[in-house]
Amino acid sequence: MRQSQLLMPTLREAPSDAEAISHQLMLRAGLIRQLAAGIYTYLPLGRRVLRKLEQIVREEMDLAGAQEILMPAMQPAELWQQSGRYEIYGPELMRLRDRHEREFTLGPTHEEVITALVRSEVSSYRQLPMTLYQIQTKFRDEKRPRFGLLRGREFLMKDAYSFDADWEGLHRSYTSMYEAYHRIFTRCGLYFRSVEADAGSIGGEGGTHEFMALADIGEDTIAVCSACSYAANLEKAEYGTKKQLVREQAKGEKELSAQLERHHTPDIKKIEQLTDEFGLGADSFIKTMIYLADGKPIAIIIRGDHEVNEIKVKNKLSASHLELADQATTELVTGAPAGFAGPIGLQIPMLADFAVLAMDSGIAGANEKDFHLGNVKPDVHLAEALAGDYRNAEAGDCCPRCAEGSLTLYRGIEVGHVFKLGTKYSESLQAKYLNASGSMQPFIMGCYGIGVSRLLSAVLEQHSDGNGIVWPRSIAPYQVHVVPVSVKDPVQMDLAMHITARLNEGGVDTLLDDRDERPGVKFKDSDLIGIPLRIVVGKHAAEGAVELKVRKAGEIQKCGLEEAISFALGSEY
Ligand code: 9G3
Repeated sequence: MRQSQLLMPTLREAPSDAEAISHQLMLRAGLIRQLAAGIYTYLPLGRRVLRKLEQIVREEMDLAGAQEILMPAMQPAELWQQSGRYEIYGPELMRLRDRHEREFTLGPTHEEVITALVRSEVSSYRQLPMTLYQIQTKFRDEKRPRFGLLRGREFLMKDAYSFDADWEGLHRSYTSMYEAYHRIFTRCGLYFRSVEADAGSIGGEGGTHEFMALADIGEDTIAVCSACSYAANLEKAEYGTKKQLVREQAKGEKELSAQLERHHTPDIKKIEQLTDEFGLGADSFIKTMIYLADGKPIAIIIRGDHEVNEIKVKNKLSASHLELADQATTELVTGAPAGFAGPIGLQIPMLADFAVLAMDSGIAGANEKDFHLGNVKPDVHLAEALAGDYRNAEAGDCCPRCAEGSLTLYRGIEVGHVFKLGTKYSESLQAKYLNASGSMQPFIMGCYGIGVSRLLSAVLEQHSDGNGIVWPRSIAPYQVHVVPVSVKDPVQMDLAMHITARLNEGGVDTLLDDRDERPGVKFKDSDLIGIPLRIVVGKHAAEGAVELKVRKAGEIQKCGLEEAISFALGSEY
């Protein structure tokens, strides 16, 4: 391709509203342009990378035995009403009407559509297992689209759905997809971890894993063990407790007479204020948070230095909705404003985290404005509380799986998500098959997603330097950049065009910078767009020599024409 013809509008600076490095680079290197919030056009360079990502996904899906289909984006509302999800999703679900006033959604995902398809086209166990996939545009009207392709409103997803006769079959399909995902992300040059995850609203009985690209911009946090393979999304991450936190029943009769100390703490309600006031660490305090679980007030009690993990609380209570109570409710159920809430005298259900139950005593709110109580003894005052793991795991916690490891936290970008759905959709949509003993049974399903456009951004978050993008060779828009220093010099141009022709014939995607620009401009642009290998045709052209620069290495070496070509035809860069 001749760069003088290429639509590649580079920018000296990234627009100020682009915060993520990947977003800045895609704008500066001319890969995308925004049409509206969260909605982008892929320009030629961006489209070429996206296509290479799709191709890697497609190859590995096909190798895993999945069959590619393409489903519509427009989905009849009736299907979502049958699955019961039409009401669950709010403004995030794009809705529209056709000319006959019939309601449709623009698909954010395709469980309903694929289940309806298989319901009518697959009827016997002999046809199972079957995994179908597509690579298609999804629509989700995010409240705050941001960071370019990381959180868009119209994006490219590979979504696959497996159909099995039983759970053993699903475990095999799931494992096959899981392993294909490892191959895909490895081939894309991504640094990633697969982590245990929370099944969330999608439900499904059998568990789920997420594939996280490690990046500080990531919205997710994962906990990873230093010694074994344990890794989990923080929503779900457990932690080991050195000494088993057994609730020794208080010896003899309960020491109800434990001496509580009343402290006057006017307007001292935040942990930071309390630690100053009492000259104690946050782990000496007992934090009581009032929540509404499906509308009913409950108290979550954790140690002062910990954070409530709302997903764990929701799962423990099998609640579908959990939110912090507002001030008024807090005052109503505790008799005091937030910050003075405590476990003593509460008439609502209490959930106490293991770590707070392991405290001998602590300081808690007195359920009275401007007062705290010292010498609160959890094994006396929290004897009725529902014990559990209600806090976020933290760096340094010991691993819940192996004895010696400890947990480290990382930020991650979710680029893949695999679910065991079970019969969640085959039941609600009545999708059944005739089993070997002649009776109808609902399919056992799994679903498997990769955010293909998000993956492009995730790779960029990990592959750049101060001069711009450093593409992994497998997904670079072009693999070799041939840069003649002076396009007016016929010797240089002839050699540059010769090299370009030889490499294209050899199946190497090559970009020829035939622009009549100063060398400095050409080299800066070349560094910015991050093509893995640059061949400079300059002053040595007359003697048939060129200069090679491997983008990720940086040093420049002079070599002969044939040497350069055979290096470029290889894959050592
Ligand atoms: C919606 C809207 C947003 C959504 C969903 C539905 C996420 C929704 C979860 C999934 C699960 C899997 C198949 C590929 C892998 C992920 N956001 N999810 O179901 F209506 Cl507006 O999409 N789907």
